[in-house]
Amino acid sequence: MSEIIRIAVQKSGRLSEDSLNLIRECGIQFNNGTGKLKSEASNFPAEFLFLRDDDIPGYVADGVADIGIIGENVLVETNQPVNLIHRLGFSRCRLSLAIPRGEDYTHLTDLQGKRIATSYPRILSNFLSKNDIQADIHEISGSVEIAPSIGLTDAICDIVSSGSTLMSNGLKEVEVIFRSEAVLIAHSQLSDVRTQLLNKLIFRIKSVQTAQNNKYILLNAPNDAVEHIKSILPGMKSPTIVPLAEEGWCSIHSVIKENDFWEIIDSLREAGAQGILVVPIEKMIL
Ligand code: PRT
Ligand code: ZN
Repeated sequence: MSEIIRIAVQKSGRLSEDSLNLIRECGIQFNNGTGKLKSEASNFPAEFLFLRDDDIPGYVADGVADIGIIGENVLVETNQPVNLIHRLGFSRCRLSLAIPRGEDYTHLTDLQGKRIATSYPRILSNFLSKNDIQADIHEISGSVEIAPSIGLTDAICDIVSSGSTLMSNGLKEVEVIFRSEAVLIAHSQLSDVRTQLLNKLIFRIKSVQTAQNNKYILLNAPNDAVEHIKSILPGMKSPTIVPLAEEGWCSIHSVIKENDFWEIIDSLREAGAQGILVVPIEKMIL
C-alpha cells in the first residue's frame, strides 16, 4: 500500500466543525459518521483520526498521527516536541486571569501570594515566573470559573472568548496572558512522501485562506471614470476592463480584500461606479 498521511482532528468540540470544514474546502472528501474514530479520504491519500484535543499533540509527537489540528493553548500547555506548521485563524480565544468582580485590581502584583485555579498550569506558571509573581496554582480540569465562589481560590486563569462565562460567574478579566487560535502541527520527522502530502495540504489551506480574505468585485462605470476608479481599486494585478453593450460604459472586475471593500465603497460610488457586485472567491492561488 502506498503511504498516506494520518491527520488527527478533534472528535467533538469547539475545533471539530471548523477543522472538518477547512479540510472539505481543501477538496478532501471523507465520511465522519457519528461515533467513527477513523476515516479514510476517498480522493486524497489521507486517513483521519478523531480524538480528544488534549491527546492530539502526544499522538503527533509519537508518530501515531503525522499531523493534527489543535488550539495553540493546548500545544503550548502539553509541551510536546512537535512542529507548529501553520496558523489556521479559527477558534480564536485568550487565556486570561480573572478575579471576583467586587475586588480591586490595579496591577499583576495584586496576585502576589494568591491562589489561582486553572487547567493551564504550565502556561500560567511560566507567565507568573516571568513577571516575578509567586502564587499558589491549583490545577483543576474543568469548571474553573466556579473556584472563587466556592472558596477554593482567589482568582482563576481560563480560556475566554465572549467573556459571558466570566460575567455570569461574577468574575472580571484582569490580564490576558496568552492568545490562541487553531494551528496545524506535524511530527518532527515525516517521511519524504508524507512531507510532500503535507506540503500539498498546506498549499490548499493557504489557497482557501487567501480566498476567504478576498472578494471579487464587479462594477459598471462610464469610460471617463475608469482611470479614477482604477486608482481606487487595490487589485491583485491590474483590473480587467470590458466594454458594455451600452456605448461609453464598461465593466471593471478586480479582487480586493474584504476589509478594504468597506473603506473604498464610498469613493467608488463618488467616482461614478454603479451596479457594484461583491462575490465570494472559493480558491485563490497567487
Ligand atoms: O473533549 P475535548 O477534550 O476534545 O474538548 P475540550 O472540551 O477540552 O475543548 P473544547 O472543545 O471546549 O475547546 C477546544 C479548543 O477551542 C480550546 O482548546 C481552545 O483553543 C478553543 N476555544 C475557543 C475555546 C473557547 N473558544 C472557549 N470559549 N475553548 C474553551 N472555551 C470555553 C472556556 O473554557 C470557558 O468555559 O468557553 C468558556 C468561555 O467562553 P465565553 O464565550 O463565555 O468567554
Ligand atoms: Zn480537551
